[in-house]
Amino acid sequence: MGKVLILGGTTEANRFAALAAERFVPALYSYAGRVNTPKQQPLPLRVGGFGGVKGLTDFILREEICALIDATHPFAAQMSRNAVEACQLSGTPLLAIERPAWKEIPTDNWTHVRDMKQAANALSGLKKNVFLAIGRQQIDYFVNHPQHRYLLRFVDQPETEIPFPDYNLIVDRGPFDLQADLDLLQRYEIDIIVSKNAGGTGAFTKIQAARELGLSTIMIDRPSLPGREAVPDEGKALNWLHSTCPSLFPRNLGV
Ligand code: 3Y8
Ligand code: NAP
Repeated sequence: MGKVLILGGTTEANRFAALAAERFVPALYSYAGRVNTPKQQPLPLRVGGFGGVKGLTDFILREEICALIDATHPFAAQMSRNAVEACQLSGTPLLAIERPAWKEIPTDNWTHVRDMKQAANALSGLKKNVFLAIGRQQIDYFVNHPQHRYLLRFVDQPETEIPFPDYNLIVDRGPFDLQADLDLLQRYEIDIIVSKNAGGTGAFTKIQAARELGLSTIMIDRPSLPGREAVPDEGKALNWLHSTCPSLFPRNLGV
């Protein structure tokens, strides 16, 4: 009968996992292993890379995966590219849960940039208090702009030295709260936010807080991804799975 493989790590992946578990759908939830204590799920977990396209293809065949749900973050581009290729090679149905990008409103002051390099270049001016809200992995792009005071927010305590002379570090994981983000921006007298256009709700509160406080935002647009079938939410993904692999759903429960 096989099972569905969920590439996770986002709010939507967690919501889909809950829907699948409630219906006793045989499923496996996959994390990359980026953080020390990933959130537990109501499904069996696997943690760590697959070993590129070949590793994922072999995994799909060995584990009798009958469908793959790519519910990774829109900036997890390499994982998504590998999923498209591995599903083509193994003939496995693939669906992405792609939450819509955040949209600018007339009173926003967003500078749209294509990637992290452009985001750093947008900070070439005089000293500012910058909320560098991009996590841990890509902060080195900003080392050539040491004039700023950076506010960083990581999921885990860093294991390496922070490459900035003037910074504050918060260790916290989302989903975040609007009032807490408003307090944070005011406490650190933030002038500007650097953010990925993650979409969804878990990281949006900093954008809402910047909106309320009239702060500027450097908004990093999403990387381009290969064409694949996609839906905006976990409910539509469950309907897709039911029509694609009905045998995964115990007869008496339906969708
Ligand atoms: C390991 C698994 C939920 C899902 C939680 C979402 C929301 C909260 C907001 C800010 C932005 C950031 C970061 C962020 C958010 C959700 C979601 C989301 C942004 C966990 C998780 C894993 C990760 C990996 C981690 C990255 C980092 C990025 C922090 C779990 C908590 C900045 C993305 O230290 C590291 O190596 C961290 C790496 C990839 C980006 C980076 O480059 O540092 N997420 N985040 C996943 C794995 O191993 O497969 O424990 O829940 C999940 C979540 N983080 O509802 O509970 O759905 O987007 N995650 C960004 O948007 O820029 C924080 O601070 O405002
Ligand atoms: P990435 O750069 O797209 O992927 C790099 C490699 O990490 C992949 O080729 C794969 O290794 C492994 N990998 C990524 N996601 C995986 C998963 N869910 N299960 C198993 N292996 C995975 O990935 P990333 O941007 O670092 O994101 C890693 C994880 O964090 C994902 O689960 C993503 O949803 C979550 N996340 C990322 C962000 C972000 O800002 N990037 C934000 C929130 C959550 P192999 O090639 O060896 O298979």
